Amino acid sequence: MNAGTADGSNPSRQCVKTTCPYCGVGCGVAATVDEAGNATIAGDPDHPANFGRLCSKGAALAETLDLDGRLLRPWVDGRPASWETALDLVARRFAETIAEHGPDSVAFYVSGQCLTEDYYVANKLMKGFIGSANIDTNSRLCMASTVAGHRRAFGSDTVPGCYTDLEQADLVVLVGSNLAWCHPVLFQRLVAARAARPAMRIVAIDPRRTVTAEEADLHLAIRPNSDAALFNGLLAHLADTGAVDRAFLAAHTEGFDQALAATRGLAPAALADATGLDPAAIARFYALFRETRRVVTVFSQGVNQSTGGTDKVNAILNCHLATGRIGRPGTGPFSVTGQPNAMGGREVGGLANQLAAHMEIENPAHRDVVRRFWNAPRLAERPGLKAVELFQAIEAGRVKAVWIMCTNPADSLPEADRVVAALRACPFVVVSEAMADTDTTRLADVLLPAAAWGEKDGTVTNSERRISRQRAFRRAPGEARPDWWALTRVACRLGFADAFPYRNAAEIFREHAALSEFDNDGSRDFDIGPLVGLSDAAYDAMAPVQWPVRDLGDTGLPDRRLFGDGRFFTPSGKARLIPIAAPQPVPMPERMFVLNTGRVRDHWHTLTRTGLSPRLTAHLAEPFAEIHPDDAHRLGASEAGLLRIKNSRGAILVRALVTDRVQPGSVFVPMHWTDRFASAARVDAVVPADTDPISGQPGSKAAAVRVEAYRPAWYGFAVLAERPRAVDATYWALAKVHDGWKLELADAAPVSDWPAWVRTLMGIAVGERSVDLLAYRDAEAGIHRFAAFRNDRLIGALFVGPDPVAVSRGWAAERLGDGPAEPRQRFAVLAGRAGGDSPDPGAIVCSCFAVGANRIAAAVTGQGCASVDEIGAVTNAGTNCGSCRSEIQRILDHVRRHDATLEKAG
Ligand SMILES: Nc1nc2c(c(=O)[nH]1)N[C@H]1C(S)=C(S)[C@@H](COP(=O)(O)OP(=O)(O)OC[C@H]3O[C@@H](n4cnc5c(=O)[nH]c(N)nc54)[C@H](O)[C@@H]3O)O[C@H]1N2
Ligand SMILES: Nc1nc2c(c(=O)[nH]1)N[C@H]1C(S)=C(S)[C@@H](COP(=O)(O)OP(=O)(O)OC[C@H]3O[C@@H](n4cnc5c(=O)[nH]c(N)nc54)[C@H](O)[C@@H]3O)O[C@H]1N2
Ligand code: SF4
Ligand SMILES: [Mo]
Repeated sequence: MNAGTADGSNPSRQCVKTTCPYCGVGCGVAATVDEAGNATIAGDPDHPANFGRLCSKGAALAETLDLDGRLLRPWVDGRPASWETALDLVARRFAETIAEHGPDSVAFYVSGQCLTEDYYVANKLMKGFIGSANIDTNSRLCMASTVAGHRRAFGSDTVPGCYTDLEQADLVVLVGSNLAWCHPVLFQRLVAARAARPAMRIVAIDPRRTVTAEEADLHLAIRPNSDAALFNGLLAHLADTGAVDRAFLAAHTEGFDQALAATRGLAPAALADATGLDPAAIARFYALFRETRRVVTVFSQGVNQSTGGTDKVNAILNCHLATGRIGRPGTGPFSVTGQPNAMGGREVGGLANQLAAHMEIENPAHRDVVRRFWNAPRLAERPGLKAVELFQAIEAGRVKAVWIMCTNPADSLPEADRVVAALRACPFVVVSEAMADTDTTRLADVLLPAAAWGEKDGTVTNSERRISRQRAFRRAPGEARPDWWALTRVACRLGFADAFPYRNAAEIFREHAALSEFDNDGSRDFDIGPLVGLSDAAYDAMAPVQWPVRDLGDTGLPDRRLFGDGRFFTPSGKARLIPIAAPQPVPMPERMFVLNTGRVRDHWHTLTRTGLSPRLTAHLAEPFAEIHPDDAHRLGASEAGLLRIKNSRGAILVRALVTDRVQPGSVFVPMHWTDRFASAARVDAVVPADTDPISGQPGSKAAAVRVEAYRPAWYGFAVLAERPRAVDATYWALAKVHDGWKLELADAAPVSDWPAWVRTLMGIAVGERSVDLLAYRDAEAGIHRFAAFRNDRLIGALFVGPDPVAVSRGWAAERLGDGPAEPRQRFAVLAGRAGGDSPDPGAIVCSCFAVGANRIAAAVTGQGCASVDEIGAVTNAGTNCGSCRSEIQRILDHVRRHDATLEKAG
């Protein structure tokens, strides 16, 4: 089964089962590597998360394995260095800083994408041996409010349910979750279950009409941050209609009366006002919840990423506890985790206010357990700095050395420009990365090359508590090493060799398992004790296993839930309902917009991986802001024009996507674009660092911003064989295409010497003989077109005009792959148009088969397709991973509506 480790020397050629490195669904994948070293990726039919399915990102994994851009060796102060030199320096600077300023002057900032073994070692080193709890993780930006909410209600950070609950429920409520795009395989399981059992209902609560909301039976386009009011209202409604489970409440919970009392005083009219919802829609949702025994409430970043996120979580949990809808098949609150190992990070205690193995740092008994188990000389006694505070402490000079691992805080933390400045001023910054050039690696004193997915061994835990192996199927390139190895080597240099003797991931995993059962008499939820007994070979072969684990043979199905017995991990054993004071709606200052942020279907976070795949990039290739047509009209912003979005924190410049999917007064911008891919599209530059008072999680989804139309003097579009070194334009956005790059451009300042500008962009030396630069210009109309050929092959083309350029992107990009061009073909490039024989496919909808919106519309109008399946039959669209099926439905509906209108008009 195993293919050797990153440091092993014998990666085999057989099929290796591993786990997808993207979202928290945690799908099993099977990787096959051929003799030439090329990997093929398929879904693992035996994995209980996906049973063989993959979404568009998982299906395109092989395209992201290119070594281009990888960090292949350590660097110190901008120069290549050996591991010895780099590790010596890291250890020396950390030791000196600790000696001079104490353990709290250093910090680690890690990630929910670290494997459990990496995470365990980082946490042990900081909390047990350096003696500070200054280790926090990007999970602070992601799951912290859920962790805090779980602990308040259950006494432990427990996700009680299983994926099968979504299939067995009669009502699934999705709160602040764009499940169709962010947990696609789980969403497909849900939609398939509803197709099989049409009585099942899906409710989506989201200010935007997402693809998820369009699939739902009921969409509540809630006012941002009013979820707590909505669920408080639900609790009151359940109590008033006699729908609470009095027996369950009495036997297994406390705090119901206080929680209920806190919901009083919000009359139906006020509730409608607070939530911005139609009272009839609220009533329908409440009735569905009341009348349905099997209810699962799935929640995600629309809940967590809020300055009232913890309260939102508890408002939801209150309703499930009040009705006893927890711990039984088809019921329960279900926090779906984002990153592949968000759960594993919580299990090892990676957050600054946790300990390890789900123990609490504030609890002296827990500290005693961990101190004895680790034989720790100076266990941290109090919580460390949470992510936002941590970077503010760096800014203030209180933290003087930081080690960042597997995350890109220069882009993903709020007030990101301040984060960049803080890191620039920080005396010592270490970054462990897989990629050489990110917005964060640019700020590092020491860069440590990390073995990436497919090259390293370890475990991850998915949203349903299932631990799966990630296995290496190819050798780590260059000098890249697993993160746990770098941490271990530094620990040894700091004098802790005895406590960090690890030679492989299995040894670390066994220790982690041993801690979970150490002095654990059933008082702690996280227990995988029996796995201590795994040999190296058994660890290599380990099948996915859901915790708690009771014995070694405990893998696979059936599903395991917690709390079905009504026992919780509070001192009294009873769950707590929490009184929630729902915040009053705060009116937006005049002419300000609410900035909502989040994800798109085919990209992952800061684009370091999905940005390498032309197929994934084709879906949405540019940073954009969804804006309502009324607002766009009022601002004088045209379709495909540009928007400047700004506030006192910073500013971004993105494409306008005019759509009534967002409500008037709000804009939605994805979090993905960085300075590597766009001139100014790091959305966290305009997100204020306001946090939830309990969890410390930033409110990433409701910044107050100003929005203006940006009016350039010219717009441009280019295709380039080589990535440009620098782009001299106020707006640019770069995206990978098959044989090069495509580039969107705009600027308010006119260009006086276009040929010179083009040469700089395309890296053509003045007088370079092998290059022919063809030009077409209509200076009066502001139109400039260039096509450059080196040895008769197209190396770049640029199209400039006073309006957004209408050239077919796909067609132009394909010309880069063409062989030597005849004169006639060269002029066709300049004309920038597909001939009649190759129609423009339109924006790519199906990334698996590169089927565009125009092609899908043509299948409806021209070929009479009347369903998503019929469209699939003639175009292939939607027939592989299925991630785009909802979008195909949307186009189908749109074309039909349009046709109907035309018929009426005719
Ligand atoms: N394609 C893709 N999938 C991913 C990721 C990715 O980068 N790309 N990242 C993974 C990670 S780490 C995470 S954490 C998850 C996140 O998964 P999700 O939470 O589903 O994704 P988001 O797009 O961040 O936000 C979800 C929705 O919250 C809505 N929202 C905003 N404000 C509110 C509010 O006040 N109330 C309610 N009810 N809703 C609100 C937004 O409109 C948005 O549609 O996705 C994971 N999966
Ligand atoms: N405005 C706004 N901001 C947000 C969010 C939002 O919705 N809105 N979402 C937040 C959430 S939920 C999350 S999870 C974060 C995500 O934000 P980040 O964690 O900053 O984003 P990633 O791009 O996933 O960064 C992971 C980095 O690790 C590198 N890497 C990959 N594999 C390895 C490895 O094995 N070892 C090492 N050392 N490095 C590796 C990748 O190249 C990449 O640079 O963003 C948060 N920020
Ligand atoms: S749903 Fe997609 S991104 Fe998430 S784990 Fe599965 S294949 Fe990977
Ligand atoms: Mo996340």
